[in-house]
Amino acid sequence: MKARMTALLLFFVLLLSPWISAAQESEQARNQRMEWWRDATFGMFIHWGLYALPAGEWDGKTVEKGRIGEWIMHYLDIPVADYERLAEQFNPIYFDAEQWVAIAKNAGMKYIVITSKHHDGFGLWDSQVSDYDVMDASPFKRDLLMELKQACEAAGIKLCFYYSIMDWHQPDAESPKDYTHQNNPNANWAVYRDHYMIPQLTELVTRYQPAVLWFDGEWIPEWTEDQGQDLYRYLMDLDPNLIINNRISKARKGMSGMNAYSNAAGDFGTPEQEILETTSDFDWEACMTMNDTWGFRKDDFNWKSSEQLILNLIDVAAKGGNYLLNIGPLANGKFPQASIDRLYAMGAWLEVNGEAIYATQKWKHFKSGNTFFTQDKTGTTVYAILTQASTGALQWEGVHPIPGSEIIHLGTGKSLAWEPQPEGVVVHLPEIDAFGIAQSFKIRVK
Ligand code: FHN
Repeated sequence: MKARMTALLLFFVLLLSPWISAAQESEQARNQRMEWWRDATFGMFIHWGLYALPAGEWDGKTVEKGRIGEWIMHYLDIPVADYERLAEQFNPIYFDAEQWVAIAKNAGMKYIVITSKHHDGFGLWDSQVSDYDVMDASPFKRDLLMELKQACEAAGIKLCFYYSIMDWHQPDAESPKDYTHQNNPNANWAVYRDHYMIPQLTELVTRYQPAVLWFDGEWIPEWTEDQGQDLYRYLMDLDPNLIINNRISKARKGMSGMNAYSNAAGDFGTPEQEILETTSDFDWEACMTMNDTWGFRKDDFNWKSSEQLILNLIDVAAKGGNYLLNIGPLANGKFPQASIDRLYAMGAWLEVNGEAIYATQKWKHFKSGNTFFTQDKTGTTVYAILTQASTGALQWEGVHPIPGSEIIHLGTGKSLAWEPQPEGVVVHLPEIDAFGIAQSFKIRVK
């Protein structure tokens, strides 16, 4: 109760105080705030919660093929009172924060975004505002987010929290038009927002200092752009270094995730399960599953190949975005082996080619033929990432190396022979024993 009152008071005090808004922040300040995130390029999304226990099946019924496991409560019409009892079985004895973080780090991921609370309302931290969390409602009684925070700090990985605005568990958040068929005619959104959601967010920001707050579930009619703007200002006052996605606002254009109007609250667009067709002037991050579900489903084996995932990362980086790749851990705390295998392959590729990906930005062309391009932040180095095995000479249009400079193959460190042409450089490719997925080349340009 005390925590709620304090957060509420803080909310109103901060709203009345001179605030920082996206509009008021200078471009330089914004660039500074966004710098680590833009440089990071590759992050791990983690969808984990009670839904990992049924893993797509409840009482002999299975969530339809292709549908997402974390929505089981809605898809199979599970009453809140039955679903919430899953908490009594949530005991992830194999959870090891250091191991999770090490897997992310070895994959070349620079940040982790984990579901602090998904639509089902269950919290993965020790919330003072709620008993529906891992500490109070489960036998596990360990603060998962605190353990992850400590492991991330030790490994130099940024920890970020997903938070669902929509909440299927809180009666005040559930209108008659809800997703759980609870039919709460007396639902009072403002009560949920001011006495539950905002205190929880205050707790998350002040106690765990997440680097990003990643909102979701914003499409419900109760949530408005004005509330998003107020919440953005409030959170930025709590921590001026925070980065917040565009789902704090109402501007998301369906799953394409980019804003449908300007001046919406939030710092970056969130295309879901897709990569933008081309570059964008607004920061963006493509979030994607490795199979068809976010939360673990025991019957989903539709895995994307490691090759596809690496090509996706290259495509996203060349278009100036970030790639947030999802893991749906099992209820026992383990990552699916298929996910681990794919992350291992991505890490191996990045170990050699990471220079062409991290801390780069979009170049004037993101692609020509089978070659993607990025450039470093000073614009003096262009990276060409060739995605199809080729031999002999190749022309890269628009690329004009500094006379006498070297074109280096990152895989071997070898210098390539090249000739300038009016349209762009002709390079003589090295003999590459095993082409693999993609080969990167570093070019000093005029
Ligand atoms: O409904 C959710 C879904 O479960 C998942 O969390 C994804 C991740 O971006 N977002 C929502 C749909 O946009």
